[in-house]
Amino acid sequence: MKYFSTFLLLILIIPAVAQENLIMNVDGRNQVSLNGEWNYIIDPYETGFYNYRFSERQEDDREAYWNRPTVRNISDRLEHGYQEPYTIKVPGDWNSQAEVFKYYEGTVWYQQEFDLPPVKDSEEVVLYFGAVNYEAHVYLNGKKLGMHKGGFTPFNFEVPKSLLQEKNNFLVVKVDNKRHADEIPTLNTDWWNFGGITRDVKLLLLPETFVQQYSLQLDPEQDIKKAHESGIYTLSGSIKLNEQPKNSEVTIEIPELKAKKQVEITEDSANFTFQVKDLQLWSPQNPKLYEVKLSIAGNEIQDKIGFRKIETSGKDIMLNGEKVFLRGISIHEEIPQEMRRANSRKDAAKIFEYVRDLNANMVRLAHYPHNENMTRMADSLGVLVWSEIPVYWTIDFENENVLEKAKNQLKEMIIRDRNKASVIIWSVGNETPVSEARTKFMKSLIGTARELHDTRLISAALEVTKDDEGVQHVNDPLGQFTDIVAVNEYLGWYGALPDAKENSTWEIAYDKPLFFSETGAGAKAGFHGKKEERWTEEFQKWYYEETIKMLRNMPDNYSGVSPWILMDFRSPRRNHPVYQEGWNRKGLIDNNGNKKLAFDILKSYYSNIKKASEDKNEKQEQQLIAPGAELKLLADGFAFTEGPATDADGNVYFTDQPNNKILKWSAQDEKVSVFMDNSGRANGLYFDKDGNLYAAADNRSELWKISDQKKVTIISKGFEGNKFNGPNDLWIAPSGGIYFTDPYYKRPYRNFQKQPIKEQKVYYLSPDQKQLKVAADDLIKPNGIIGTPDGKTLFVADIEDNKTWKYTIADDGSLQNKTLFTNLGSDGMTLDEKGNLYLTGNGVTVFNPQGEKILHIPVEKEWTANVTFGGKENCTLFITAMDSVFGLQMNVKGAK
Ligand code: GCB
Repeated sequence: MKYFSTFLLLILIIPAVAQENLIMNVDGRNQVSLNGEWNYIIDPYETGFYNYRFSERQEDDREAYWNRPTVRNISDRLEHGYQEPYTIKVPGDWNSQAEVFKYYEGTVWYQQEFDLPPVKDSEEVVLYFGAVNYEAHVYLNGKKLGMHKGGFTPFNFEVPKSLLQEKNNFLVVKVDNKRHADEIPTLNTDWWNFGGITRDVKLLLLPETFVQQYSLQLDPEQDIKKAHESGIYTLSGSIKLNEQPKNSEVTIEIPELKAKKQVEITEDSANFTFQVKDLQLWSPQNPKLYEVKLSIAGNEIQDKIGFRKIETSGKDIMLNGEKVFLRGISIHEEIPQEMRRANSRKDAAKIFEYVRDLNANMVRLAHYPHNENMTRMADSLGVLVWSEIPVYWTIDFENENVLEKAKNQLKEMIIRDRNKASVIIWSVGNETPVSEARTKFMKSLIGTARELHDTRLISAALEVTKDDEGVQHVNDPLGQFTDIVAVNEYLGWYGALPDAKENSTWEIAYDKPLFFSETGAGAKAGFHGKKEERWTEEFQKWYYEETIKMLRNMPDNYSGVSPWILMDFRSPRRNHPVYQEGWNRKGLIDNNGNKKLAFDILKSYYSNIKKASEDKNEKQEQQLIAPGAELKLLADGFAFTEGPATDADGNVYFTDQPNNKILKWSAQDEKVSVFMDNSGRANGLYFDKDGNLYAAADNRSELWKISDQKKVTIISKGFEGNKFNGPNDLWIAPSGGIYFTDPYYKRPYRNFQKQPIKEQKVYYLSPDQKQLKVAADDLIKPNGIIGTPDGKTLFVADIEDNKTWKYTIADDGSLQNKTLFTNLGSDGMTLDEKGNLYLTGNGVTVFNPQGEKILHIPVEKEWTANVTFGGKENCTLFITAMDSVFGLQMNVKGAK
């Protein structure tokens, strides 16, 4: 019996399966926090675990620390207990909580009691730990739930219902942070081995069947440029349930995109793909997150997910098809002011405040997965992330078990954060010494990461080697297998002085993107002197200045840098009694939050790069305008110009509404003449395929068709027996169907002064002009309107709500998938051949198809009412503004 139970115990505690049952996105689930004050016992000899013969105690051994210490009578001998003042905060490392823990490495028992929250019969109860450093044995009411190794990744155990009591559940966690040669990390690191339950503890109350893990991202196989062009994006992912229910279906919904996908689950998992339209991609400039809902059998879990494509193309890192430079900074998970591990949202906010201040767009979260608040916040702030497992320095690379442990941590990291758009790089390790066994080990980790079909790049921080001639080589064989080649570089700190950097010679064996994952020098904040003097702020500043000079000479695959490190951090290896005192001093900010001189050096390097890339974008945008072109006055002296429309020859017709005229600007001689008097106070105009001019004739609230012989036909004058409010602007689809807006503006010249139709709507007149329907009635005051030449997309501006909306046009002409295009309304609008949208009001503002503002064309008039493309080549941007009309020569043609 004895052997049997030990065997059972062993089955329970195999750590290799931990990530298989890992529940992700715990924030989106029904939960009760078990954070707070816990009791503890420091147990350096592990007396609570082993008996005096040093074998593991029996489960029911009353001296085992997982059992409730009860004294039955006054003679009872009991040699342990959980009570005040021996309490400790969870989450939190123990080292920072009491002097006795500062250097402690070993076992501490944590104990907490909880009453069971209301649980339905069908519900499952799961105990979840954000992280425990390093080895955790978890017991509830005297029974072992399981064991987990790995100090920086989450794990959970299902709690059998039979074990739970309504009151006073006795929860004990044995936490052991001893270092071992065959663990990950190993004996030797350059960071403090903070022990304890360092992240949140939660009780999850889950339905019988639930989605345990899922991935949802842009399909990695898709060509992002083509997706941009077509406006159709493929999302793909996977779902894993906690069990194998019969005939089940999971619904994935992205309400904002009006996307819904039902996924049939066979056994317990499934892969899926589906397409969405009008997606705004996630990027540092636009960290757009979509609410995503996954439901099964009426139970829903919610998440916020951004969609972006990260890939390499030759020497470049590409984000959403555009080259991106990583202005990074390395970070340890510490709040140095309090000498503790960071954990909360507040901690993350503090850290990111510094990151922003530095003008960085990327963080290297070294050397282990940081808490989830960091990656969630990076997602919402638009900061790119490198996330790493602690395969650091001299791991036991020959040992298969060690490889398994590394793989577990890798999988747990990926499963937790696989849907975070911010995470663009998984790193499988840092500065591992080159050997055949090492490369095999690391290659196997890379293989594991790739098997998970993830959408990130894979890398590892490698070392630089220097030959006898002083040449710096980047040639670690592992570089063959990583997506980007990353190296830690310390020339001028470890070896030589900073002035050795500028003229250093580099030989880089790889043509892939090159990233400097570290570079840095130590300085004690407040210590000043000559730049040659170690530990002065001047030395560190000099080091950064020389580093920047060196980086400027790097080959063109240089794709970014994340210097070492944002803040001073605790390290047992740093024992100078004056300058270090247990701190690694390479921080740009010290342990009291003081910025050192080097901070501003890096900050201005980054600000220059940022500006240069913005200028480049600006230049690209400027390229929309023909070289040297300026806004040219074409004609003036009108009362109020509106409604330009272009005929097949490029002549532009526009209106002067107060004077009741339609005018014609000739593409041939650029002269303006009157086309028509008594024009029904026409406002918006548009030509059909046969050369008839359609006009929003405001005078009597009608829609007119004007033939080339100037014969007027009234096409429509009202809806369901009511007059229109005043058709304002229109667009004719390739099918011949007409969309027009009907806002209400008081006009002195009209024969009615009351708003005829309460709502201001968008109408659709069928191609045969027999059926008039409401196309949209949920805008406040629709005004400008334009569609794409393929007839598939319509843009409508709400001038009162100051928004422009984008719709998909269905085959029957109805509008679907309403999505916000941009937070700017417009009077009239037009499109160019690249799909850029031109809005008016304050001059002309141009947006790319993703809704990002790319250009503003100032027009020195109080109001800019409308635009179109015209002229012989269809590349004159024709602008109506108050009493004038202007032309601007463009590098693009109007959409046709
Ligand atoms: C490195 C390590 C980092 C150290 C740093 C240093 O290369 O990757 O963990 O803390 O150097 O300060 O020496």
